Amino acid sequence: AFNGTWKVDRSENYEKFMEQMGINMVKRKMAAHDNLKITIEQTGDKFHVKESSTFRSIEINFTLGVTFEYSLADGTELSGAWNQEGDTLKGVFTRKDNGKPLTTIRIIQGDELVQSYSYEGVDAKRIFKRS
Ligand code: MYR
Repeated sequence: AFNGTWKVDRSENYEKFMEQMGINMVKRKMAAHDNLKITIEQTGDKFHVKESSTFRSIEINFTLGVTFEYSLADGTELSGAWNQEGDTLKGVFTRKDNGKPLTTIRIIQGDELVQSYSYEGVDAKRIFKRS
């Protein structure tokens, strides 16, 4: 269900979320218009994700339940894993610089992919449409 190419359509509270993450204003302004596009290929419990934005183009491979490393566009390093619960993907990551958790969820709602983020009491969403 997650397979395909998804383009960000809109975000909710993302600016506040990035502020809570400690991202400076200039980067937040740039990130608000990052044209994020993700291509997800799931085969069983293995995922291949292509991420492209105004910041970078990268490819990530991970297996459900297996810890991997991921760096945010600003260089912040995370370590953690995705798990699938029913139709929901739940990611639990830890910031390597301060040990604090960042959790994220992907779910399909109608014809949209909704990704929610939570860090230090601030929640945000980015909503993607198929492209
Ligand atoms: C993927 O499945 O796309 C790769 C792994 C993603 C790991 C966690 C994503 C958290 C992103 C938080 C973005 C917040 C930027 C301030």
